[in-house]
Amino acid sequence: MPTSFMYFTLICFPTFGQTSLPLVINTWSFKNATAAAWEVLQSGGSALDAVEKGCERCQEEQCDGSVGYGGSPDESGETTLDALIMDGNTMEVGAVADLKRIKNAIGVARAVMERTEHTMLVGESATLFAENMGFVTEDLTTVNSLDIFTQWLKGSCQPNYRKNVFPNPSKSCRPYKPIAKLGPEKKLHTNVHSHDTIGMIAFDRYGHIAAGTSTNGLTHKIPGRVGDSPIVGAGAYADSTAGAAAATGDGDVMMRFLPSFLAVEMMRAGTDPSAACKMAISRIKRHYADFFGAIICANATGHYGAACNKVPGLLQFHYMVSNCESDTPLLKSVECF
Ligand code: SD4
Repeated sequence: MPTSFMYFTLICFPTFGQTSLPLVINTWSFKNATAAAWEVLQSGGSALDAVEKGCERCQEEQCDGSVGYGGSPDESGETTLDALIMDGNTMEVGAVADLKRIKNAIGVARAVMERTEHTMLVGESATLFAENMGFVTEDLTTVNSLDIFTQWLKGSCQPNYRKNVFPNPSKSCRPYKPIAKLGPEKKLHTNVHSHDTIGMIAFDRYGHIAAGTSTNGLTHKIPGRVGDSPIVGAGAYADSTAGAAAATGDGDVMMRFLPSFLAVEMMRAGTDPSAACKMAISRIKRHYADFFGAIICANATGHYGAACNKVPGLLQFHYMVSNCESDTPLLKSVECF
């Protein structure tokens, strides 16, 4: 019997009311990450292991330069990482933010979950914790990240995320001082090129769900900036009795609305995944019509969907799915609204 057929019969469990499990869904067209997670599930691994391995693959491959080392240098040229992992059975969460000099952010997030009573560790202290847990410290700078940083300095530090400071941040580099009078809200200048976090949802064969994220955040962010990705309910959320969601986009705006939590609660109340995703995006749109962002959602029966806010540069959102219907990860897309 061919091995693939053996796998198929071994691991695919279509049951009444459920799509066939296991299942992996992740943001953007990060196919190798989907395949890595799927491989874990195929060999009988847990949803948690699948999410960790899938995100780890993206970190190693520096998916689109926005996951892992050597991407999104901050104002001082350093790459720092945010990651989250959530077990939808136990509701345990581990997260790291502003993690420095450690490549495997999702691994450290998992260590926070499994080896501490805490939920999130940040900055240098997270690095120290990681070192103690056996993770290797190394410089996350690459030729590419150094180049991005150098060009940015040469271009008077444009764009940046400062407002209401002196000298004028749209013309000059730091150091800045606050100005007395607050001006109007700064126009959002993030776009499809400065975004691409991996957010992943995995179901094992028993319907246990896990979710996770990994990112290096935003290029030219202010040192210390933490995005939505490591914030539970914002970057991702999972509850095996209701479903899971994971978000990507302008984290500074999105985290104010906990879109992943909102989508999961909508699905718990019976809303189908596509509509739940849309509702989470709509909630943000009401206040920030031009925000850049998307979300993937799956309910407890393994039905899934996605939604995105239509802005120039994001008319369609791509995401990946692996399930028993195909040998290879499938590229899906949704029209933004
Ligand atoms: C952040 N949400 O740090 C992340 C970036 C991202 O798609 O998702 N990019 O704001």
